[in-house]
Amino acid sequence: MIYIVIPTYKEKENITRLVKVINSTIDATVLIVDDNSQDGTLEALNSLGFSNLVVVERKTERGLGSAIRSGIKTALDKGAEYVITMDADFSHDPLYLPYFLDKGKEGYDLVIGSRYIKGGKIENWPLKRRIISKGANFLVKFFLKSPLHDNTSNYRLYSKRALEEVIKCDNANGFEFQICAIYSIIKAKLKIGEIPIVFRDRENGNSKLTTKEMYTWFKYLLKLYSSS
Ligand SMILES: Nc1nc2c(ncn2[C@@H]2O[C@H](COP(=O)(O)OP(=O)(O)OP(=O)(O)O)[C@@H](O)[C@H]2O)c(=O)[nH]1
Ligand SMILES: [Mg+2]
Repeated sequence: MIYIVIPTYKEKENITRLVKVINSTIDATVLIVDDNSQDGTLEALNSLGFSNLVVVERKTERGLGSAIRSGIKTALDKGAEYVITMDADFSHDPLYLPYFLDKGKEGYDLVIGSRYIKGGKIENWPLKRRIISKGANFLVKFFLKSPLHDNTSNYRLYSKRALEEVIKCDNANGFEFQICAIYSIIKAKLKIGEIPIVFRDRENGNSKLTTKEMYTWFKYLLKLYSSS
């Protein structure tokens, strides 16, 4: 069984359209983890009435990482063999979903949708975001010796074995969950790979990547490095 786990915080303008496009692309269960968005995200989802849609509503917790972890745990409880994580804002085009699965079936435990390998690219991102993303990837490669080219992408496929590893990242509640997941999969010597994606900046809604999130992310990277 395939689960698509999507964390949402105030994604009303994106989420229903995204679920519809996913449903026309792939046969999977879509599992949304929403952190009490007050913009009507939940109401929009409930109006869809799709039988393959599961919505986890978190009333008190906030955080990209803890939302993904909670989605992964729910998916595992429901018997998931693969989980694909993606953002709600159309930066991650659903057209790539079948390519992730093909690669999973080839035996990969972690497949990253990569902007930084041949065939991958970023469209319409401002220079500042490009520098932050490149800088973050440089730091992950430098400190954690990751062989992956895109360590911050949230567009990923995890096998069941990989999921069992990443749910142990229980101290990574924000954007740092991405690096904890990669680090624990590399440590467990599982098979990792990348497929190229074209990443587009969000057209609707606002970014949740704040300076505070970036600071937490960097502190977490140093913590992983000093424990390695
Ligand atoms: N449940 C939940 N989802 C979140 C939280 N923070 C971010 N998200 C979701 O995580 C995904 C990535 O967040 P974005 O704000 O798009 O982060 P980003 O892609 O680095 O920023 P942009 O380039 O501006 O889009 C989106 O689907 C968000 O709705 C959170 O605290 N809780
Ligand atoms: Mg985004």
